[in-house]
Amino acid sequence: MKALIIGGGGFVGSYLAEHLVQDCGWETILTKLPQENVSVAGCQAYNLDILDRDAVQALLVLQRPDVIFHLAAQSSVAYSWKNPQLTADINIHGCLNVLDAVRDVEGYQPRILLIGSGEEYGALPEGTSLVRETTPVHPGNPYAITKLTQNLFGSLYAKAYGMHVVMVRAFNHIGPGQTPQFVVADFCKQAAEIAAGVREPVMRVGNLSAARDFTDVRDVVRAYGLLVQHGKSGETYNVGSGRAIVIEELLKRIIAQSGAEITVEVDPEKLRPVEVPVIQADISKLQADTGWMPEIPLEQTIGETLAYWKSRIGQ
Ligand code: A2R
Ligand code: GDD
Repeated sequence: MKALIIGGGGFVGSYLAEHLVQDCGWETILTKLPQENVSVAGCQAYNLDILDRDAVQALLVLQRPDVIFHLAAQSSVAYSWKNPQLTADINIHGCLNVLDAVRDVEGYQPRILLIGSGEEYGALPEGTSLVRETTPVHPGNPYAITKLTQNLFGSLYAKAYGMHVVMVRAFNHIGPGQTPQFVVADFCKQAAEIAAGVREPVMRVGNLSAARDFTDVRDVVRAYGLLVQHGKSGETYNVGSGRAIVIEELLKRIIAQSGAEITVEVDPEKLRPVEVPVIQADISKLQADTGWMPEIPLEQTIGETLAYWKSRIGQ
């Protein structure tokens, strides 16, 4: 099996590459942006901007991977409010470049996994606490709209052109190496700086009342490996833990594990114009079709993410 990871220079990319090389034993290549550095043993990296349609097609013609994981994106909800146009360009136009490039290569039928988001669901209907793949969608921010559009194109291309496209709705994934744009990395970095005495003992936070469904990135990439093999074409799969936690509770656990004395202050800059109150995945479809189960407990991920930031700050 030959795998291609597009957008492999981000947080998930190197975890996925390591999983495919080490656990699955697949020949694996990845693409990254020229300014990114990625080093995964046994995995060749190529520079690719998905907005360059010809370059996408040239790579596919040269490599003809059996499976393609499309990770490349502007992945921040917060930033999508600041720059919706760039978010739409990368997440919609870029994804279409990948789908059209595959379609245009003569006699080529790879399995494609498009990584979307639990954010596509948006506010839940009254009385609903878990979102299934059939739950009506009400995307509540620019990022979510772009990912829903990607999902719709994926299912359209599977139906219209007989392409093998499986769509994922990934819920929040976390772990060592994530940028502090995202909540767990952000809180762990601040806590590690406070513990090291290089920051005043005040944690600056955004909205603590929302609840989100967090999964360790290493569990998430296992799900992606299974879905690219066993997912049904044209269909969507939730990837999450199945349990939401309120951000305030998450913060308490991070502070407790950090061992530091910390007070908390809301930073108005971190509040978003609109916030979906609860996002929690029903993962029964994923489990039925792949047998996947999350294995790494939240406490372990928090501990390892704190340790990652403590060691970076120590350096
Ligand atoms: O924005 P950057 O400089 O961090 O680069 C991101 C990259 N990317 C691109 N790659 C190729 N052509 C482009 N025009 C382009 N624009 C951005 O895609 C980054 O290296 C990668 C996405 O990785 P992350 O932002 O770290 O996302 P993560 O956490 O790895 O999530 C993977 C997927 C994304 O589609 C998320 O929206 C979804 O899972 O949750
Ligand atoms: N980043 C951040 N920083 N978020 C905070 C903070 C803070 O200081 N304080 C509270 N939050 C809240 C946010 O308002 C949001 O409700 C929640 O923490 C999670 O925020 P993020 O970690 O920034 O992630 P996200 O939920 O917006 O998006 C992530 O998950 C999606 C899947 O559900 C990203 O990984 C997306 O790419 C992904 O699709």
